[in-house]
Amino acid sequence: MTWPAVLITLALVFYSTGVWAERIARYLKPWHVAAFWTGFAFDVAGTWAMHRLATGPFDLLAAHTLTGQIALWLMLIHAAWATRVVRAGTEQAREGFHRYSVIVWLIWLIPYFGGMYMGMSGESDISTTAVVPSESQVDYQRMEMIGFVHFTVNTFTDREWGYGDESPEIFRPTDLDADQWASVAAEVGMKELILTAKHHDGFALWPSAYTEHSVRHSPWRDGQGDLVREFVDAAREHGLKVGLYLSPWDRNHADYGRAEYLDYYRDQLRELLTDYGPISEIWVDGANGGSGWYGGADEERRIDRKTYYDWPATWSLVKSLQPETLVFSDAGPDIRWIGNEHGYAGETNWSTINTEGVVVGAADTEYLNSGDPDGAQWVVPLCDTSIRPGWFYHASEDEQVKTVSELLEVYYRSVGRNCVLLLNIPPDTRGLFHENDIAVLREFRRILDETFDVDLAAGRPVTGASHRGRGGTFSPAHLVDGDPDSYWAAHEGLEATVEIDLGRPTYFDRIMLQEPIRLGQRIAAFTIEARVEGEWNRIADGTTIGYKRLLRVPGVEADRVRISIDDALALPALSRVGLFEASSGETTGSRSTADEG
Ligand code: FUL
Repeated sequence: MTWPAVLITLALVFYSTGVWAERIARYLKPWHVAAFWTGFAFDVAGTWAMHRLATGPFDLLAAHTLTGQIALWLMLIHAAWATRVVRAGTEQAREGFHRYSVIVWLIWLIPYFGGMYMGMSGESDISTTAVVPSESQVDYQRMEMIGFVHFTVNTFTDREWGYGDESPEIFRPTDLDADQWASVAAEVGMKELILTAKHHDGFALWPSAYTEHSVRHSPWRDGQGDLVREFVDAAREHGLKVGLYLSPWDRNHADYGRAEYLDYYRDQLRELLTDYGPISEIWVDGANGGSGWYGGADEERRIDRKTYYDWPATWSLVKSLQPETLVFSDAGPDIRWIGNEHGYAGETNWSTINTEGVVVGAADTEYLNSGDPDGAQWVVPLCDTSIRPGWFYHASEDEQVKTVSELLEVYYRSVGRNCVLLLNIPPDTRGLFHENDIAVLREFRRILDETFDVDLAAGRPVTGASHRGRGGTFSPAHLVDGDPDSYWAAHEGLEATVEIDLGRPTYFDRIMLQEPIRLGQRIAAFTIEARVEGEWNRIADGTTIGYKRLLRVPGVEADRVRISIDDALALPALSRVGLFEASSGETTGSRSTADEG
């Protein structure tokens, strides 16, 4: 029981004892009056304590304050009146007073319990911003890291973009094992895998009924194979969600560039969204139009990116087949490209944009990179990059797999900047992830775990300059309670600052901040200070936080850390503050890490 609750309960006990003792005696005695006053004193103290806990300005007209006030006034009048009667009242008045006492007491119970309920627990929820994510978008963002699998005829021609004239004959992986892909992805912490079901060359990795240009005419599994099936089965077996990439540009198809091709594209989408169970994501690439084989025409075909695909109709088709499927493209509608293929989000990264005006394949990459605080749509930012220079496997790149420090750089600039990271690992001609890639991925995971497994702020006392409400619902203690759904919310009109007490000088060099994004993305500027040997130093600042913000700061040994929200679109709220010490593996061999978060 908290202090205010103890005090308020004592008010009830004393006041009720006085009233009922008087009622039983049918005579008002001085000690009854003393009990009324004691009850009143406890009620005043309890109300004051609740107010202190909330540390907000005392708003006389707020519902919880008002009901509490009514109770106090009633008690005060009652006690004063009783004092008068005991001192100067007639015998008759003292004998009859208990009737009034019981009535006043009964009326008092209503604001008493009402005020207590509102003050202690039933705090009104914080209002969201105008644009909030859907539940599937929240789930998507929480995955943090997902994997891409680029695999097709290009793997065998050693090219990045097939022309469309490749013979299905060349598609012959010797040891293809989708289970190996999925098990590695799951092991290193990915939550979803996306396969290029069809890349720009048009070769379908499943036996599509709408084309001859597919695995059906390849020697792999004697033409009986279905890689989309093997892929989805393996991914699900390892607890991963599945996504499929279906390139809108098709350099094989005779109709590409004409209206008929759209029927073909949508027919293929329908196959993928009908025959393979729940598909979490459909990936729509922006590369579009140009030279190609096009059924033998072998020519240049340009399309009008704004109108040709009629994307809204395709999105509706996707949603009608699987309402839960999220669509990725430059323009969303659910997930947006971050504007580059390095996996780097802007330091400022809003989850909202205005999708109207964003043309798939011709978007303003700067706009996508930082989002738009005035955006009317919530479109989860996705940072895609490959573990190798190319998206497809090339033996010549076996020694150019990203190093662990390069992957960490990507991680801090993607996951650490409110993005989901989509990391591509291209299977080789055997149809397996290459050993070099796997080794780096495992080490990457190990180092991430080493850094983030121990949160030095977890469970530490946190105080706030202010927090909303009078009870615990919005308390700053939620910042370190390990519950992703609880949060601290500042009090309207008051400084939004929280301070973590680390108890003793504690070394850290990584900071994690998270907003409760179901309420919208709110914070636009923040500052972090640390108290080192009694002196406060500013150690970091930044703009947006969003789902997650990671900051790399020069190591400090501080006993207190203060986070101040300097600017926000709405009442600031945070769900987590984490403090960590980077694994020694992060710093060895990496570039300068100071303040790059
Ligand atoms: C690009 C494509 O052209 C690449 O081949 C790759 O698929 C990448 C993810 O998107 O736009």
